[in-house]
Amino acid sequence: MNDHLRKQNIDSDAVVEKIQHFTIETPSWGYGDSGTRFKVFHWPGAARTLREKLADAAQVNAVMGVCPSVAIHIPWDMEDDWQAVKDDAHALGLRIGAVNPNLFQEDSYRLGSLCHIDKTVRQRGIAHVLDCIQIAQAVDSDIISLWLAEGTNYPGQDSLRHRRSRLLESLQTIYAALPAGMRLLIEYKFFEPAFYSTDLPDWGTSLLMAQKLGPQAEVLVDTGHHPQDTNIPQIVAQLLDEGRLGGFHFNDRKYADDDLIAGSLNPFELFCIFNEIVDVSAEGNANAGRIAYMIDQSHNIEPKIEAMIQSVYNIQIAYAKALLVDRAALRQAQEESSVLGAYRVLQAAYETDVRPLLAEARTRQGLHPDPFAAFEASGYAERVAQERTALATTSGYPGA
Ligand code: RM4
Ligand code: MN
Ligand code: MN
Repeated sequence: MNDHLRKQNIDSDAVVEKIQHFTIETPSWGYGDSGTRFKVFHWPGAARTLREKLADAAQVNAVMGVCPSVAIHIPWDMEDDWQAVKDDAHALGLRIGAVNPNLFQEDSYRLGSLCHIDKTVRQRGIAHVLDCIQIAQAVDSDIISLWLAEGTNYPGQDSLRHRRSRLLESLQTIYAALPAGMRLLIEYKFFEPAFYSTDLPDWGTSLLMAQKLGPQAEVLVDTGHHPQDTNIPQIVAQLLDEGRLGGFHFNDRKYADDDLIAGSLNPFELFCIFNEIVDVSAEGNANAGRIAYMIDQSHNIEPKIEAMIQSVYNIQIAYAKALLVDRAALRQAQEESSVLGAYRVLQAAYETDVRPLLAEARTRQGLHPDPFAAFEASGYAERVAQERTALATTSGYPGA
């Protein structure tokens, strides 16, 4: 392995070190039961409370070594004593990461929250985000991650322009409440739950909002939130060039917002995303250093913790392969207008088996080289399956 890399002028120690420092945040909601609108299947031992979710996240970190923070969703993870949450997380070797406001599960939000025609509803949504900013301060988090589940279902239902100006006004109020150092990441998604128009449908709309708001607002790219075959690496390149790539929600998709394991269906796309980041980092782009790498997945039929380990593992593979791209050779091929020569530089990195490098990174951190074997050997999954009784499962679809 090392000889092979040396031939390509790649310093494997430097790659291993970069892998060790590349951290990925896992989502609290990925450890609990979830499902489709048809049925939520209970997974034995699935976490029921924030404390249990943190305990599960600590297991992922114990075998991967690179997942020290956990994103929370409010009110799903609402607690009274945030100091205690912070202390408990620290005791597990964790910290609380991005705080995600939930603007989609109140009756008053039927026609939207921040874009709603009724000012009192907009104020309610804004107040919730302001509460989340306070929670973020209490747990020492510096990210508010905002996704809006609103839009219209039919042409003419509401004025698209008026919705947009209401959105900007609401976001301006939120932005004004951000303390120094806290970032507002604006997530977009092209559809669902609204089906005709969505108020933040794409990266361009999020970027425009971020630019109007100010430097603490950036765009969040959820890899599952684009129409089929959108070129996500190109979006990433443009946002990095504009200095507004706030972070990622990693997951994979086949048809819609499927929230499947990151890198399970489109590993080459994930590699190309990281290739853009590594490329721009090599040029000294400041934005690249502050990207928040987060997973946003909730698994319906998979074992929760193992699925999260698999996701982190797949993301690390994509990143490690991007680190192996021979940048000088790539630049030279591009300068020589060698269409296939340049492609083959990427291909050479992509086809390299980086698993030994990842195993080496884990071993140097004092971890088991095989995280799946380590998790199985811990007996944790069986233990929590015994200890945790099921909450009543729900089904989102009447009659399913
Ligand atoms: C949305 C979006 C948000 C996540 C919710 C649960 O589709 O991805 O980031 O908070 O799902
Ligand atoms: Mn998301
Ligand atoms: Mn989503």
